[in-house]
Amino acid sequence: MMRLWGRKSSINVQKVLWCLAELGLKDGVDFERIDAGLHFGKNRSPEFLKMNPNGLVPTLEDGELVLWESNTIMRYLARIHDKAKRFPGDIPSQYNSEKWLDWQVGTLWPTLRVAFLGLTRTPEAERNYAGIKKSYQDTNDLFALLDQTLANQQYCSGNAFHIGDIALALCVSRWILLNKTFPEQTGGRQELKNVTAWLKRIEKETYMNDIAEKELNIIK
Ligand SMILES: N[C@@H](CCC(=O)N[C@@H](CS)C(=O)NCC(=O)O)C(=O)O
Repeated sequence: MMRLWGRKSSINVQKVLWCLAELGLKDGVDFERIDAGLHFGKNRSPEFLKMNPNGLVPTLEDGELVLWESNTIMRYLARIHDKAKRFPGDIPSQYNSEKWLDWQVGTLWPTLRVAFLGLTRTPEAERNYAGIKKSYQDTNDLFALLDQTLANQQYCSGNAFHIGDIALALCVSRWILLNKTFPEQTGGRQELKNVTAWLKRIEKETYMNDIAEKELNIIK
């Protein structure tokens, strides 16, 4: 049985849990999940650091193979466990999804994380409010790029749902929740009609609502 290390409130653990759900893989049957990270601890123990020297979640053990980096774990699960072909395997779909996965981790999240960590994981007295607002407004501009793509296709990689959509939708959901919870600190949220329609479609057609947070998990 695979073993997934990580608390359910982590965006990166949520990606993996959502991917497992889409593939029909069940907690307790196909994998076991162990709470780790933040107040659960465990991720700085010598045993954990042997698996993942970054001390971060998610970390996946599948027999001898140990993987970290949430997008890599999703790629692995989709390659090994997608017997029912939930995600399209043709080259354009595959690599358009890859492109958005790399954009999510290399461009989008580094921009959004300043606002996200600043407002949810940083004590009020230590918050850099100018930096938080800039991060949020820059994220508006980035999601406008996704909106342009979604004007011509239903999902990020074409007309079928793919793992790229998982990574993006969880960021969009945090972007919306941040503005809802901290309207003044984030400044305005751009109305993006194609992104909104895409998110609604995903909420209806996938396991997103079972996995994504309904409210921000705020550490005070
Ligand atoms: N790029 C990594 C980032 C992993 C990461 O930053 N994980 C966070 C949670 S989202 C973490 O482990 N934080 C420390 C903690 O929870 O204690 C990935 O995509 O998996």
